Amino acid sequence: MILYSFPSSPFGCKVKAVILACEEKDITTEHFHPWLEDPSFRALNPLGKIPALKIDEKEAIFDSPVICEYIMEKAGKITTLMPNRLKSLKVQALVDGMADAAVSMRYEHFFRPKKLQCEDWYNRQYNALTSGLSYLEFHFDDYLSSGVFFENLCAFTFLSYLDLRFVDTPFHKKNKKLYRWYLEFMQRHPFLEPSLAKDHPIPDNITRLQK
Ligand SMILES: N[C@@H](CCC(=O)N[C@@H](CS)C(=O)NCC(=O)O)C(=O)O
Repeated sequence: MILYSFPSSPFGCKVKAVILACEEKDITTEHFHPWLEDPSFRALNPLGKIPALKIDEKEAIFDSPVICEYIMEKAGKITTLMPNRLKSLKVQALVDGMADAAVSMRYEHFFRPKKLQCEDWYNRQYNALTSGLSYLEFHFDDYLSSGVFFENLCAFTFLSYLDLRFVDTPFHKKNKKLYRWYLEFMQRHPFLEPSLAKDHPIPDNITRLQK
């Protein structure tokens, strides 16, 4: 199986953490930047988004929650990684929503020409991100722990994306509990290092938004 992802993608990082936690050896990762308009990738995922998991010559699955579920199911690890399934799925929804907001902010400033950027739009995403972080911090004891559970993998990999791309958000200074948890989780589970969000050169032939 082939996982199409990009080293900085928070959704791709979540899938990588699940692959590691499931000790799934049958998946290789190929870098694909979603802003490369590639018909063969669209044939796999008509939405053109990463991550996508090609499971055989004919079929790919997406999006990240479906891929994670597929991998956990295949490894027989659903109950081990999600002993409280509703909690896991709720944290995933919260974290994916923050990731949607953060990725949207990044796109707004990185891919959209300056004169077309909309600060109101950016601020709305910023509010979703910071409210989500406050919510997770407030419910910290209910939602997060030190073990290798799915909800922790979701939060951990997303926080690594913030650590990489959003050093200026209140995350490091205001969400102290979360930040401390993120650092401790990294130390406690070094086998998850390959799933941390990483910078990687962006191909120069990507399609940026035009006026
Ligand atoms: N709901 C999707 C979101 C995936 C997503 O937004 N991926 C970004 C990269 S981090 C992407 O492919 N963006 C390209 C686009 O929006 O066209 C999932 O969980 O997999």
